[in-house]
Amino acid sequence: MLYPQVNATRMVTSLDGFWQFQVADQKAIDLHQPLPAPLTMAVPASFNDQVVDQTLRNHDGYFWYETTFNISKLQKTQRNVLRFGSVTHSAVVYINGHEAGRHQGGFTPFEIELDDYIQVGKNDLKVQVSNLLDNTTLPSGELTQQAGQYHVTPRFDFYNYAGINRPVKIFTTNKQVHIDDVVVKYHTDLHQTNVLPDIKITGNYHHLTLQIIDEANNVVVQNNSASTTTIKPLLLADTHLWQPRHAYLYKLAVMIYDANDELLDTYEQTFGIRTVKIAHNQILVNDQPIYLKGFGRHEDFPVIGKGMNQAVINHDHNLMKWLNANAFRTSHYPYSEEEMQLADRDGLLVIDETPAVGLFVGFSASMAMGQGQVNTWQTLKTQAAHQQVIREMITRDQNHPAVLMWSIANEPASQQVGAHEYFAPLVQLTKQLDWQKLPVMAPKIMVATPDVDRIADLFDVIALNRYYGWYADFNDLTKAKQDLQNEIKAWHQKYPDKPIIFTEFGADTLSGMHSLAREPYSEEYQLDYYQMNLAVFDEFDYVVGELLWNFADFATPTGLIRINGNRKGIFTRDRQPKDIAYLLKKRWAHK
Ligand code: GCB
Repeated sequence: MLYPQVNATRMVTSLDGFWQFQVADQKAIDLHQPLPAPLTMAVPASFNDQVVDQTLRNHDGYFWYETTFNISKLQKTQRNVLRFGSVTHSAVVYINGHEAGRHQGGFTPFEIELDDYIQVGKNDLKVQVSNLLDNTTLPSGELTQQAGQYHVTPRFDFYNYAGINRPVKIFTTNKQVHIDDVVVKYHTDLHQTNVLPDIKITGNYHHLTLQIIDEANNVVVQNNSASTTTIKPLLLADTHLWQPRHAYLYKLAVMIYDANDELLDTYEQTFGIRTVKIAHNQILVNDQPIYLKGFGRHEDFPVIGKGMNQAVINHDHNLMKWLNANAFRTSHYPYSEEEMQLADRDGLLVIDETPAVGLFVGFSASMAMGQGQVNTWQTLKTQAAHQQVIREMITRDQNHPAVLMWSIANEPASQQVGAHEYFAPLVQLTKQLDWQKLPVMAPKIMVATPDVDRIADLFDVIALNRYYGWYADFNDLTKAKQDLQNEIKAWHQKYPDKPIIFTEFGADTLSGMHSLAREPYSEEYQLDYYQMNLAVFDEFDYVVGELLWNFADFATPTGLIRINGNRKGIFTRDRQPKDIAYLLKKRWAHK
């Protein structure tokens, strides 16, 4: 899926700004009239923390957004497409009172063809948004209704921020013929690279030209072709590789022409050349073993919630680079396209995760080690949604060299009967959709130990979320150390060829709390906890990654063990370092 761009044939208008907003179900809204009693709401951002009223902040159900936009005579001669970066969790879009499209799933973009609905001059855009989650959606939640009021109990601990979280744009293309997709496929021996892109075009054209442009803006290779099916490979004789923390980005320019050499449409797709392999329990990037240093994170910041904000993203990347990190996981949903573009440029490796979180019925994040009594795989009906989120994530992100692996679920009930049957087709689908065949993983919950887990054989990497010294062996780091060592050895014994990475480990820590007794919640305990864990990882050369939980403190619903959010951050929510940050910086300079 192409990210909107302005070029010789395309225009982009941003619809970001102050919109109208109102909580209401469908019956209360006249689609041909303005919202009757709206508040102002900034887009992009979650609605929740923009309002003062707490009932509104925590509203579960339906709500409406409205704005207007103008279309010029000239623009009406083009094809107009409305594009949402994401609407959390589902959207029905109305243009001038008519339904023009809908989308389920809160973390991937969708497009709506506008030409049948818009007019020259002023147009009305309404979006009915829902933040409801149930047994069929991803993320997964428990939905109840009482006296006509919905109530969602999320099966995850982050606050269920919702709304129009990412940018809204209208882009134009030529009406009759346009480039719909560009997938930059290539084969490289790390010196010579043959680039053979997959290009989708709607409409008739006479011929196309392809160019690869390097970082100095030189055209390094060019091809002409009569059609997308007869493209000859473009040879990069002296490939400049994309390396972790040393990014190098090329662009593939596609131009399509009519018989008179008149340009009909054009698009420039950024890409990088790198390989990813798993061999002898190591992860190889460009044939070199890589050790992952970094974080599980959240899109989460005061006031904007899960809204896309480029300054926050840039600052987070600068903090990660300052600590000498090289990787992060998009826990627990695909992050914004803008962030993925920056990861490409910053050379940060990304474990790209679907929103398949909460696939464990009865497990409560706030009770931490509670065991589900219900069989998840008989209760949940998420297979269709799961296929969709995998498809949408890969379609959106396959051109990003930063993507190292696909994480298709976080902490599913992989020890319960039915888990293997549920995941086997999903892993197969992931491999089938991804031409690169990047490694596939799904981080494991603590109760999914090697003796009871049923799905590790399906995946390329053993990804562990482990909290020895916190949820298990609380305040007993000696016992925690033994248990951690034992579990690592047990996984290795069972799957000697698979690399092991720690996708989560951490301890809640109140910034500024100090304890001579080095007690839990203090900065001292966080230091001791991490020093123990990191020392254990260093004992095993098949442990090839440490992604700490979490990069920063983040918002959660209030809970018994969630006081003002999840406090496992290395940084506070406003990005001030806890003591542990300096230890990491030192360690990662040499690791
Ligand atoms: C986990 C979850 C993560 C939670 C974390 C915690 O295992 O994957 O979403 O935030 O534990 O802190 O409890």
